[in-house]
Amino acid sequence: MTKKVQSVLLVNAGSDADVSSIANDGTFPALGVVSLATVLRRDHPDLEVIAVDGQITPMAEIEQLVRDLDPDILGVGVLATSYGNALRLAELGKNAGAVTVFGNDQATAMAERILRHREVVDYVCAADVGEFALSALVSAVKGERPIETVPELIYRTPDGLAHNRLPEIPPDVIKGSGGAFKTMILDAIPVPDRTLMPDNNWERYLDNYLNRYGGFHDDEEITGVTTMNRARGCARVKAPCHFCGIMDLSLRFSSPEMFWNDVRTAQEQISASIFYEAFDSMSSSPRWIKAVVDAKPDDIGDPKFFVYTQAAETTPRLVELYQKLGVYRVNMGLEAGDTRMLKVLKGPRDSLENNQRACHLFQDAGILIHGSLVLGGPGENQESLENTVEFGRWLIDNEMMASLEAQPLYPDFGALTGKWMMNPDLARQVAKERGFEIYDEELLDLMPAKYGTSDIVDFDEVSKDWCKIFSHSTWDELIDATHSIRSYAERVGTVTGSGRITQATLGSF
Ligand code: B12
Ligand code: SF4
Repeated sequence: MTKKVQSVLLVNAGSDADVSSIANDGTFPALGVVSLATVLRRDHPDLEVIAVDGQITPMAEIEQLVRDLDPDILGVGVLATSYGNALRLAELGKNAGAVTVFGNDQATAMAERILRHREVVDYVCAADVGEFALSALVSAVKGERPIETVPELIYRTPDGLAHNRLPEIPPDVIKGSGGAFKTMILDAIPVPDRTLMPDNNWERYLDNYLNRYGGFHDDEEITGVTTMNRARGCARVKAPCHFCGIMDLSLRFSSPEMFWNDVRTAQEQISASIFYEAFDSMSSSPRWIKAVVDAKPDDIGDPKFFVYTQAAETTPRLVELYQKLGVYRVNMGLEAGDTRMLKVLKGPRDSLENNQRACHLFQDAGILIHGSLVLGGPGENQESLENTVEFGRWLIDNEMMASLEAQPLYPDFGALTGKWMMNPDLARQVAKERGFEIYDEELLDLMPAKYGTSDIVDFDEVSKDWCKIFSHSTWDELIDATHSIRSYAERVGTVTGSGRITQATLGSF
């Protein structure tokens, strides 16, 4: 199929109705669509490209945009909680005659099922770095290159589904030849042109941020907030946390110069003063942080960073580097307040003591903490649950938290927990090796048939099934514990949230 391509609309689908909000929903931009738009504009200069975030843009506005722009290609970023809205967008696009392509984590995990069930979706892009794939797809739709050469594209052919397993970053755009930070591979991704997202989106992020977190910035003016992403991955790549659903945990970096270029451009384009660096685990590479600190330009002002960190990797030296970089808040997956559960969920280096030590180090340095707690891991019982609720109280009583999330464990099908659900033999083998129990063998055997074919995942139902099979505590106990933690936090005005659960199932507290 060859067609003229004059306009492309890229939408990050917003969460479906009734999905419970996490503490940071709507406060930081969906950078993926902006970065994709940037590369399309660079590679196809005549193209009109707009990127919007459905999380903060009402569906009626997006529908109007589809009518006004009449896009030739509609690209949709799909997460676990936004599949309903993503399908609605695909239908809109198809009705307007657009070629439709899905991307992002959920689309990647469910690609084949989506294409089998949904005629309105033409392509799924499974690239973690999607910029080059999407640009190649635009060329292919224009008839300038064969569709078979578009990296990580999955699509229908007369012989069934095809998956182009090609490098997602073309080797010729990767600078350097190995060494320190894996050839600074992410320098291949240009600095995002944040003006490709409408001004009203940026204004809404800033308003939402100030409404939730303005109180932490009484002595300074916050002029703009943005996400950035100049490194990806985590040191746990070989033995990830059991619930971690991030597609690619291999460590990849940009050069420090590119990092600061990105910061400066965001300062110029949208007056950004707060930066959420989405590096999956910044604490995993103190060497890179040091290189970035050393390269900090004297005239860059005082940008503030919000970064992911791990308690087990937090040392005084790391905290010092964060202070030099300008980190004001860390996102730390504390996960539990019970050492047995921490070891089951994460690994031998994690413990309650380590969590508390890391929290104290940040508190002493004046760095705020965003934490989250995951309830219902393998073998969770009344005692461990109580320890975690108690830990939640300790965090609040010690006034360490900018925000605190709590939720029952969701076994993402890309995570180890989800893989065990979908492969009962593997689950039994791991349970034996790691010493946890399977509480409902019959239900476990039903999981592959129940969830293995549909493209729609009822995440409440999946979490409840997980709980029955792997947790000794009941679902109601997990919900009660979630309520206890969140209401304790909210009593003192701490922002709270719960991910991957509907408000109806979570109930009010
Ligand atoms: C920053 C962040 C946020 C921010 C910004 C939201 C956003 N949509 O980006 C905030 C805090 C607001 C947020 C909210 C949520 N998040 Co979040 N978030 C992240 C995080 C840490 C980084 C994302 C990022 O900016 N990366 C950098 C940019 C440049 O890359 P990218 O977004 O991955 O996009 C690239 C590719 O995915 C691909 N791509 C993306 N979209 C498309 C579209 C097309 C057409 C194509 C071709 C390619 C493509 O190309 C892009 C460029 O390389 C990821 C973890 C991770 N490492 O991915 C979790 C993550 C994406 N979040 C997740 C979740 C669950 C949520 C929430 C649903 C939580 C909730 N409420 O329950 C909400 C969703 C809100 C929404 N609908 O957008 C999950 C998604 C899992 C899944 N299978 O769906 C992740 C993977 C974390 C995890 N493992 O649990 N999140
Ligand atoms: S949850 Fe965080 S710390 Fe754990 S493996 Fe994933 S990125 Fe690493």
